[in-house]
Amino acid sequence: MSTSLTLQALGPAIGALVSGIDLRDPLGDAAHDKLLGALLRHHVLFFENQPVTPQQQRDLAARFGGLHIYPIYPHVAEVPEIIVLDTDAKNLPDNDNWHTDVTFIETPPMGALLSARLLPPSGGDTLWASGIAAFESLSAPLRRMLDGLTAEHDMVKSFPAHRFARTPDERVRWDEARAKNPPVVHPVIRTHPVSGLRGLFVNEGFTTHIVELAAKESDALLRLLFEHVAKPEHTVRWRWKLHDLAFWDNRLTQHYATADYLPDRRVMHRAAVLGDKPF
Ligand SMILES: O=C(O)CCC(=O)C(=O)O
Ligand SMILES: [Fe+2]
Repeated sequence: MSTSLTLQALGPAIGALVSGIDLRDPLGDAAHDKLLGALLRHHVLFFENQPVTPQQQRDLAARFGGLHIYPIYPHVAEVPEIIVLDTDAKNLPDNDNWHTDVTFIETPPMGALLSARLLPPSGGDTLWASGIAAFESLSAPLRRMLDGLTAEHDMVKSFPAHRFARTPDERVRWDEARAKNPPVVHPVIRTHPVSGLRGLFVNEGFTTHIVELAAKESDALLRLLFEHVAKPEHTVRWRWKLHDLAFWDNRLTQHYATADYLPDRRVMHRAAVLGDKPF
C-alpha cells in the first residue's frame, strides 16, 4: 500500500532509497503521486528486491507516460518497450560515459526504469549526477554566460557506425536510425517542466558543440562542464543487487554505467518514458 512507502535520501544532491512498495502490483494513484514527488526531489529512486517481469516493468513505466521504442538496442521478445542491455567480453558495454538518455531527439525521455536481471560477482555499478546541483554550484558569472546558449546533440557521437553498424543487419538499422534522427539543438540550461528548477543540460554522450561559440571555445567549455557535472558532490553511486530497480528523472540528470566487470556478464532491462521539448 502507498501509505507504507518510505524514503531515505542517499545524499543531499541526488538519490533516495524507496521501501514499502511491491512494484509488481499495479501502481495506485496515491503511490504514483508519491513516487513522482520523490522523483522530483531526489532525481533517482532505488527499489530493492523487485523481481518484475518485462510486462510488469513496462506497465509500471507506462503509468508515467507513453513509452519510447529505442532505435538501436535489442528488446525483449514481445515487449518492444523493454530494451535489453546484455554485456560481456563479446558484447562490450557502451554506457561507460556520462550521458542523459536519448537527448538526440526533440523530446528526450522524461525518465527511465532500469532493472538488474543478471549481475557480475562484483562491479557494474551505475552512477547518476544531478544537472541541477551541477548548475547551482557554478559561479554566478558562468551561469549568466551559459544562459541562452544552445547546443547540438547527435546520436552518432555515442553510436558510431564502426561500432554499431558492423554487420549488414546492423547497418540497415543504423542507417534507418540515422535518417530518422538528425542532430537536434537544445538549450544548454534547461528548466525542469514540473519543478521549475534550472540545470545543466549538456552531456558528454551526445552533445557535440555549443552553437553560438567558436569551435575551440565550445570544446573547452564543454570539457569543463562535462567534468563539472561528474563531481562526486553532484552524484550518487548505486551498487546493484539482483532485482534492484532504479527509476530516474532523465530531464536533468546524467548517468554512467561502470564497465569494470569483464569478462563477466551483466544483463539489465530498461524502459524509457517519453518526455517533452526542453526549454
Ligand atoms: O547499465 C546501466 O547501468 C545503465 C545503462 C544506461 O545507460 C541506460 O540504461 O540508460
Ligand atoms: Fe543511459
